[in-house]
Amino acid sequence: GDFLVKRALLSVSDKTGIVDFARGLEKLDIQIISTGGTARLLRDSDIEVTDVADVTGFPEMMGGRVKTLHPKIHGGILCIRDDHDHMGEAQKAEVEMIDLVVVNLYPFEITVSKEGVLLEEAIENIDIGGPAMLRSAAKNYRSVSVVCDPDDYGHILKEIRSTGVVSQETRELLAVKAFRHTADYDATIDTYLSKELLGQDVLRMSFKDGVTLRYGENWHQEAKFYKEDGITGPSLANAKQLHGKELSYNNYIDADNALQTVKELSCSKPAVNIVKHNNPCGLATGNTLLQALQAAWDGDPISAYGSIICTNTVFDLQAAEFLNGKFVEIILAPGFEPDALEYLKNKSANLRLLDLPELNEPFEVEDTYKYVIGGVLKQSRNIGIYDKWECVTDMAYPEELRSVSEFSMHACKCVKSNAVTLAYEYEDGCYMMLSMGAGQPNRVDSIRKLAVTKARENLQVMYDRAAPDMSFDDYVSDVFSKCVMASDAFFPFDDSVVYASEAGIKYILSPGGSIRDDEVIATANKLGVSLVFTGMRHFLH
Ligand code: 93A
Repeated sequence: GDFLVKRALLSVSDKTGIVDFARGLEKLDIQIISTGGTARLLRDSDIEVTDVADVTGFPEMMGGRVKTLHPKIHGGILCIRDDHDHMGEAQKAEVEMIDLVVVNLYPFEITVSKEGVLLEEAIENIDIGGPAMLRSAAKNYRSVSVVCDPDDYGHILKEIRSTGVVSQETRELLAVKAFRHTADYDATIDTYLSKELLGQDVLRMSFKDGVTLRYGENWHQEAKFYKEDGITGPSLANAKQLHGKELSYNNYIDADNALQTVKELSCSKPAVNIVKHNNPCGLATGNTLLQALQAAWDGDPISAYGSIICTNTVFDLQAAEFLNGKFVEIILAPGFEPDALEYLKNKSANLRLLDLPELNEPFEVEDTYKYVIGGVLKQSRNIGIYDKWECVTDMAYPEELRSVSEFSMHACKCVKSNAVTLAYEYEDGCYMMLSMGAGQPNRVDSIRKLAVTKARENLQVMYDRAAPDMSFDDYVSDVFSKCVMASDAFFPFDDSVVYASEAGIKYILSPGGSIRDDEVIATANKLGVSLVFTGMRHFLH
């Protein structure tokens, strides 16, 4: 049942909003008990307060270490109201009920994040009585309301004012919140003390709201998605699904790749990424969304079937109409024009449309994690494109190619290793990934068997459509001569440069750093290729 709130205990370190809250409680004739600093503040604001010491008959002791740890407090919180024995014992011991517990804890996390904090100071900021009260009240949520977050003061007051009680539903929410709060608090203490006392590094993460997915990577695998606690900014966790069936496990992985690739391209023009199997198979920028989408599609029209598309631009009707007759799994965009949304909804009941938060907000996340059997690997995110820009060949590297080169290396960075990308400026200031070679255990295959071969196939489609006034071979050599080939890691031998040159490629980016760099450079010089070393490797496994 719901119990009337007659007596509240307020003991807070963060005094935000506490005076107004207490005043509200007082107006509702709720008696207020409080600890030293909180009681003083409330009294200074002309609110009537009973000291905890007067309730317990014990003074606060040992510099505040023992204030509320007393049966008159914990009995009043933990007593089961409709249990005769409990109530009898309470009466005999003169324990009065406490119906509302408002506590926030000594600021341990803030204390230990200060530079040069002493162990003694950290330890004094380990709250004992506060978590005990939060846990007592949360355990007895059937009778007691527990508030650990000043953000909840307003709606709790409102609820008591309008109904005289705090509802069961609210008490349940508050109880879970309190236990999560004390669990996080103890985790922070563990992390700090493990390091200080034992020299050990502890990793704890908090995810919540797990949703069950239809299946995992394959039909016989079970899967869930958990949202990271408190995550804001560009993230699938913050995307709003406007249409279509729920995302699958693979959808999450591919959509995350699509989102990261487009976001980190941080292009002021419309940009489109098309992802299949966790690899961008099309990436382009354009003067319009439609143009970028067409160019991205041209990067691999075969693989784009069943793909995931992400853009940095509000999805418009022209782009939507381009997808007529093309099968796409998901579109992610920072908004959809109403007519485009209508069109896409009619296109398919299954097509998922995801409304992304603003992509110009930075990623909140600094680190990435990967589970291996029996352990977790943590690393900082791969940020940046290159460390240096060093032309190492006799043939100078044209400065006009800098932007498209950055684009090509960005694409390459988002492709699974061994990754090679070919990109060119297909129109003034607009770039497209012409093709890529991904996931091969050797670099030469990524170039020769994949990137170059696929580029020719893609160009055939573009040639047939544009029907230019030249032979296909001339068309291909023209495009190849403008292409920038990016490699995600150094060339261990000079063969990569030989194959690229055979295909007609003249401009190559590589991190450099192989013991055979000299051979690679000599071969590039011999073949009239210009080569830039960037100093930054982009393996992606
Ligand atoms: O030192 S404690 O662990 N011992 C206690 O018995 C106790 N009771 C409440 N800290 C205790 N508290 C904490 O005091 C509360 O969690 C709150 O953070 C703080 C409020 O103290 P004051 O009202 O004196 O500012």
